[in-house]
Amino acid sequence: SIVKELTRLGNTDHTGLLNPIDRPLSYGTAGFRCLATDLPFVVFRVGALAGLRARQLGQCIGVMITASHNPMLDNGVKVVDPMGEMLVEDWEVHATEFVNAKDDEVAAVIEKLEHLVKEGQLNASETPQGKVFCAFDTRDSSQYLHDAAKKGCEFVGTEFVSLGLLTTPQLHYSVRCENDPTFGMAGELGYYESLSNAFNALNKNIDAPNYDKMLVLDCANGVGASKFRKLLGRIDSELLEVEFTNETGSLNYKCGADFVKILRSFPEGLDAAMGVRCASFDGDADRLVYFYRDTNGFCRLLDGDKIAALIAGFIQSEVDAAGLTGQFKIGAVQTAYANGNSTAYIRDVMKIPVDCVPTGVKHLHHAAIKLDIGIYFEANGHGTVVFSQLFKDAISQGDQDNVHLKKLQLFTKLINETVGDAMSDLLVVETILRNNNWSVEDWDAIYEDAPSCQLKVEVKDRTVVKTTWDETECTHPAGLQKEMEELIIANGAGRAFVRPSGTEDVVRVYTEGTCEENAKVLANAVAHLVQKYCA
Ligand code: G16
Repeated sequence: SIVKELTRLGNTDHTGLLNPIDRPLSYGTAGFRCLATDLPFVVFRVGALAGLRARQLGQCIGVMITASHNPMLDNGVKVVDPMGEMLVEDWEVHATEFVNAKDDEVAAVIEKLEHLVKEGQLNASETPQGKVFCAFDTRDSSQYLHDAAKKGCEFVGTEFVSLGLLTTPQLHYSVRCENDPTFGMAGELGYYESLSNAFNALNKNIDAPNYDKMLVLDCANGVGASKFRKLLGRIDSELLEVEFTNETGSLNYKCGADFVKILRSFPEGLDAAMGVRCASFDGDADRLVYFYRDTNGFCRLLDGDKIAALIAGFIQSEVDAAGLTGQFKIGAVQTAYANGNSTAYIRDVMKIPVDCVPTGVKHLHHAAIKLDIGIYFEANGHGTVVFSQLFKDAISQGDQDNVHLKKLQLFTKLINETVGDAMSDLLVVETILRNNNWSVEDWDAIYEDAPSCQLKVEVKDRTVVKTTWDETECTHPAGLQKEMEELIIANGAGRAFVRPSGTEDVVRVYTEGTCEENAKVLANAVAHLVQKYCA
């Protein structure tokens, strides 16, 4: 029986692949995440699910083992669909059902999924094979969980290919290339080649006296450190020089994009001089934020919102200069965490429409692909740009002497369209700053952030907090939203919202106010409310 087989497989490496957990797990914002020690059976089942999905579509599917910005002792697993995008929602539901099945229910779930596989094969022109690409980041538990994924995938008879240590976006990119070779070459080398060629071409022969090629990079002690060194090795040193920090210490500990974004302070181990441009990756290098020390010695943050505004401005001016004004739908996609002033700047000053969707790259990506040029970024630094085939055809078939068309073509190669990618986004930001002849202060000055505050609140059960679709209002527990609105009025101004995290066992609080202190006071008051309602 399947239970016997799972026991046998688990016993061979002492992982115990049976379900030892008594609480429900759900496929959250970015897959399953929890303490790594609880994960072997989850990853085994996700490996099996990915194998079945690959056979259903007859394509390559990705499995990434990472808990991104979360602490070292956590880990997680998520599935990447064929075009490098997040897993479709109905398979997220299957994943949750599969992972929560009791051991003696596993056979029935596999049988149900096998049925979907057969239906897929009936619709396919030839018998689809399918395979699974798996990669992991630098956590101690990664290799061990990778082995569980392999067992799960092979358990359902699908080919498993290990890509080893990669950043999360490199796995997304490789899956896309494997299924769509016109996109690029699967694997690390193809990725470095494509990005570095585009960067070198976009930046050469540009005289930019206000741009300083020196950058200080905080790698969150994660996989981005070694991978970005490889990428940088292919970049012309006349164009960009990087001083690396936090390469090998404790993962995400007092450093990295999440730390810098939430605390708005310098990561440990990085002591920047005034005006020096600095950037932070997160643990698996899918998020990027910038910062610098201002003339008062304070840390000034340039987060995902400011990166989005920078990119939107560049693309819009290149599209205009290329003679394509008004021919394509361009738009930005944000979440409720977007700073109010960034939304106002993009929408009212740049005249680019802005859509607001729930947290999670999958929501932003889906909204962005409805546009010809969809710029999507979460404030936490996770984002990218996607282009329609119509737009790509127009820029590749247009007049090849038009330098702006050429720039736009190279830009589509520089950005990793499959998902938010810290390494690719960093090269994009550096390219735009050089092309604009801007210092970090020039970029920072495009708009002033509204004062804001973000907190995490630990509660007994975060799932009791429920929100409207766009997460701007809380629907449960009843009464919380009303009291929150009273607090906002009593506070004199601003806005506030709460939502349960999909990656950590916390409720998140976000506020904006008249000044930093005012936003903080409001956030603390809302946090108390959350504790009261979730007690
Ligand atoms: C993941 C998701 C992001 C999301 C973040 C926080 O990022 O990919 O889209 O913003 O989690 O989500 P939540 O607020 O639900 O915990 P990462 O970098 O951790 O993979």
